[in-house]
Amino acid sequence: MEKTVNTICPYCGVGCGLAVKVRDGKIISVRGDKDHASTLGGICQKGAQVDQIVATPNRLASAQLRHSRGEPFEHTTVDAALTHVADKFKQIIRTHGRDSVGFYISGQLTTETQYVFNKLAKGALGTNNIDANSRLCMASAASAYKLALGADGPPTCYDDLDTAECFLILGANMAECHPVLWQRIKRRLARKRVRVIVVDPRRTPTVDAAHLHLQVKPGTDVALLNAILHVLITQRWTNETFIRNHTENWEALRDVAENWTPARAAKVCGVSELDIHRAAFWFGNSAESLSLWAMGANQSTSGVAKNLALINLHLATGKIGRPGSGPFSLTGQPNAMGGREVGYMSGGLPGYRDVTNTDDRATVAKIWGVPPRRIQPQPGLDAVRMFEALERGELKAIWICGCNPVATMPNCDQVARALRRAELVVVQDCYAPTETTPFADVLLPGAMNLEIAGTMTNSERRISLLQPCVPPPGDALPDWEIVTRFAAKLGFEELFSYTSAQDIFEEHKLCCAGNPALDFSGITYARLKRHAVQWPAPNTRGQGVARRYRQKKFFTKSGRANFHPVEFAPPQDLLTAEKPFALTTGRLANQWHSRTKTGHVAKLVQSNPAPFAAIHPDDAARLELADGDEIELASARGVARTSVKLDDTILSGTVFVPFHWGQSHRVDGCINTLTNGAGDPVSHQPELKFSAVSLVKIARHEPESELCDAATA
Ligand SMILES: Nc1nc2c(c(=O)[nH]1)N[C@H]1C(S)=C(S)[C@@H](COP(=O)(O)OP(=O)(O)OC[C@H]3O[C@@H](n4cnc5c(=O)[nH]c(N)nc54)[C@H](O)[C@@H]3O)O[C@H]1N2
Ligand SMILES: Nc1nc2c(c(=O)[nH]1)N[C@H]1C(S)=C(S)[C@@H](COP(=O)(O)OP(=O)(O)OC[C@H]3O[C@@H](n4cnc5c(=O)[nH]c(N)nc54)[C@H](O)[C@@H]3O)O[C@H]1N2
Ligand code: SF4
Ligand SMILES: [Mo]
Repeated sequence: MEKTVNTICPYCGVGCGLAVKVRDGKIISVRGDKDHASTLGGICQKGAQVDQIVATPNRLASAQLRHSRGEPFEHTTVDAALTHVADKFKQIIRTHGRDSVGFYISGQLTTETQYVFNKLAKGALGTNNIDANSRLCMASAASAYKLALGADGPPTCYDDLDTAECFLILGANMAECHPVLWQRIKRRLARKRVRVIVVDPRRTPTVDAAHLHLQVKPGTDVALLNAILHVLITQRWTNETFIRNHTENWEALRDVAENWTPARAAKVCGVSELDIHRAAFWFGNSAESLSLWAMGANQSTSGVAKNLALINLHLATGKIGRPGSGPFSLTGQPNAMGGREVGYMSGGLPGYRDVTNTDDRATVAKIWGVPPRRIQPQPGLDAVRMFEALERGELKAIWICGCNPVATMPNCDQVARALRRAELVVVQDCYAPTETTPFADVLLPGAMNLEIAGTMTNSERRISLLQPCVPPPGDALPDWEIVTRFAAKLGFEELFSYTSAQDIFEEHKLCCAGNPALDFSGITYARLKRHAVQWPAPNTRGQGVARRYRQKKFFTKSGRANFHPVEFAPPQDLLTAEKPFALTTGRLANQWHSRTKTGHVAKLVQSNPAPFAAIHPDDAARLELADGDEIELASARGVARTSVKLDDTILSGTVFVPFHWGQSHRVDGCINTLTNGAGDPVSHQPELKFSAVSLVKIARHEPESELCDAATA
């Protein structure tokens, strides 16, 4: 039998709709879903080959358990594994209290799975020690939106890409990381007035299409953005009416901007004064300006400040809440947005609510059917602190779902030490082995996206329904079901008596009701089966609301948007004579994070076959390094080895290493051994984009030996 199932791509936050053709329980073709309103059939290489990540040899198809870490895993039933974990949890909590356990979950899970994990931790067990990989990803953006506009969530939508005249792309390599949106911007380039400005220390493929590349020194964006504001003010390109009627705190911001002359910023950022003027001219004088940003802004000890400085530009010019204008944070994972809606980081509650807010706790506790005091009033441990507490022995048990922290957390040797120290490590994944599974006591088999029902929210706040295309392998189960079965074993079956993902979604909706910042009221599974819906969705008709803040009413107490004067602060690591290079890390077009998915897709591997350190030829000449030489990079945290790639697209003094290859590719090759866990003071998002490092050659590249290997292989 043949059928076509509509679902969405399991990779990035663009959330492309997929039409998956299935015959006799097997996927026979995947194409973009022309009827999906967000992407209209658009799809990239990764999405097009998604059929190849379902039945890979590394799928985890059964639960595995061992009683001591030295022993091999034994296959067992999910039920037996969960009984074992429940007994351990009870014993640990009895001895050490409810805050001795923690959960580290993911923006790659459905909203329903994120919801039940959050409820299990905060509502049933009564610990706020639950955090997500969004801490490494979107935390700074979420904090800044809340501070400036009074609520999380972007004001903008993808249609804005078709009407903007000026694109300010900062710390985002859209050509490789959000390719379908990038194609849409490229189509816009045919228009005469359209201008693209890219701020990035590297001349990425995104820069190839830009009119202006501001090749800033890593970490200096706040100085640049304050200087752009300075020019907007001195040239009177600001919107006084908007500022007067719809904002607060302008005077304080103006005082800060006054000191950031383009001359001063040019020195700090390493760009020309003229280019700062040019960027300000285009941003201020284009009819509509859209800014787009991602990890080059967020993964920084001044991540929130960078976000606020960008939002300040929109508020100062009134370029928000109109077609083609607004601050548009690009979401990384397919459902990091859903996670934020569910409040899956350590301080959140479902419905954009906060554990620190008494009314929010009361509202959610009532829906959950638990006493209000069950939910603790302080945020729990964030991801970095969770692994620190684990290493210190304060946290005893950790349950990891949908993350591979041993390869992807900053300072990952610390993470490995922490897991070794833990009394209980549970890893719930769709694939094994990963870099994290060797540290586990119990492995639980999650079904992957193409095998499950559930919802995910993409970068433009559009909720899509995932529909199962094929059955999961072996004993693998939808992640939410593993959680609810576990909760029942702890005695919470009444709180988790859902029979489907849809039941969970309906309960989540109750938590959103009454919060005007997150209106889901018109969304039902029945409607989502017909088409994806963008929130706010106050009624049951149409596709939802494309743009927020059209009435210029914000979710702050006063209803006005807040200017936040932000000062430039350098990254935490200091460049020294011993460690003179700025290491930055990031992504390549055809690999996904630690490669558990993409590492088995031949075409993707072919185009990004191996790790490297990109080094400017001038730096290489000084260090007498040639292409392919083996080098050792060292930071204050650790060392890693890889090979040199001469690359004149990178700023001299800066080194770029993609973080896709973890310890399983090469034991001493994981770049996160070097990266910095120091976090932004507000968002606690770690500084993955800046480490001071040394480079030392350890072996010369010998092409002959490779030939020998190939000949004998
Ligand atoms: N192919 C692919 N696509 C992906 C992913 C993937 O793994 N592979 N992952 C998804 C996820 S989860 C995310 S979060 C997104 C990330 O998407 P992006 O943020 O676009 O990707 P990155 O490569 O992490 O970083 C973007 C750029 O920031 C620059 N940068 C570094 N430091 C600075 C700085 O101080 N200032 C500025 N202005 N720029 C700086 C880097 O040179 C890099 O080009 O991608 C998503 N899409
Ligand atoms: N140096 C450096 N490090 C970084 C970054 C960087 O730019 N530089 N970026 C950071 C960012 S933005 C992010 S988002 C993180 C990503 O960090 P991680 O999320 O830890 O990376 P992944 O490799 O995507 O790991 C996801 C794991 O979950 C599994 N998985 C995938 N889907 C499912 C599912 O549906 N169910 C279950 N149970 N398991 C699933 C995968 O097999 C994989 O093992 O990396 C961060 N780390
Ligand atoms: S752009 Fe992102 S969501 Fe779309 S097909 Fe590519 S990886 Fe998937
Ligand atoms: Mo991310």
